[in-house]
Amino acid sequence: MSSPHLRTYAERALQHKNPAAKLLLETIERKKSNLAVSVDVASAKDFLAIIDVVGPFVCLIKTHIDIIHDFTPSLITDLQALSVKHDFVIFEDRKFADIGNTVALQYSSGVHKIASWSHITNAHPVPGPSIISGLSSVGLPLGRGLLLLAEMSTKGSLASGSYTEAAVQMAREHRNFVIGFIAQRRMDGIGTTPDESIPDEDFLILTPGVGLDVSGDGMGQQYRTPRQVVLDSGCDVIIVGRGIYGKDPSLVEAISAQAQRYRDDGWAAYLARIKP
Ligand code: 5IU
Repeated sequence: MSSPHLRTYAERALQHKNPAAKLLLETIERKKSNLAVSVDVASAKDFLAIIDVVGPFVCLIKTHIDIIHDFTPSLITDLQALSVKHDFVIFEDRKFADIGNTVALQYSSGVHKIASWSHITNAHPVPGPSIISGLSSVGLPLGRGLLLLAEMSTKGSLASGSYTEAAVQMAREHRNFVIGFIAQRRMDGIGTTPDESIPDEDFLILTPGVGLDVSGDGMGQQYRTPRQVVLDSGCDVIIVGRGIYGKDPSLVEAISAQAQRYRDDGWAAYLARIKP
């Protein structure tokens, strides 16, 4: 079979067993959008307003729920209602990094109870495989999926070379729960031999550090275009934050136009990629 990135999202959805991976691929195909918006704002009102505007154009909303200064549990009810209204997947970008027992508690409990509402979350591979066991003890029974941070978009990132290879190997050993990576390029064929028990290794690659107008943010972030990310590097989902909502969440029309622009660019790059 051909490499995953040369096949359609719909074809790949059929092969994934993890419910969160399947849901994401099916949503991308249904909405013809590989755009995820990262909603990094501090007020609950702005958070919901941006999501309601970009909702029609995205496959996924990425959250940092601990940024919200006026968080209450009803925010989650509102977020879930928008996810149904606009048909998008939810990804809490929690970046877990502790021992198994602690991450299981952080994932299930506390103020935010992430596992109860976020289809997908992510973890640093730095503690080793026990971080996956801890998170999967909570997330797997709920049908959740995990992404490992194999690479980062920031200047001078230490997640490279043998660290990235070890992350891929860890993922291969937990295919029921680890659905892919946060990375800057495809991870298939990286590190040791792919798992022969999986007919066609297919990791989802979600990629932050995407922007059309600027190359960085002065704080280490580095941006590439949707075309570079999806067509040249074979990634599956573009994650865009400030490139879409800028500095003023009240500019509804501008946000909507930017979301459409990134959605169109991301989809055009995908169509060019799968073209025979
Ligand atoms: N993010 C990155 N780079 C990474 C990882 C996560 O930018 O390597 I891992 C997050 C940080 C922020 C979003 O929530 O993705 C990007 O936002 P901007 O598009 O506004 O830079």
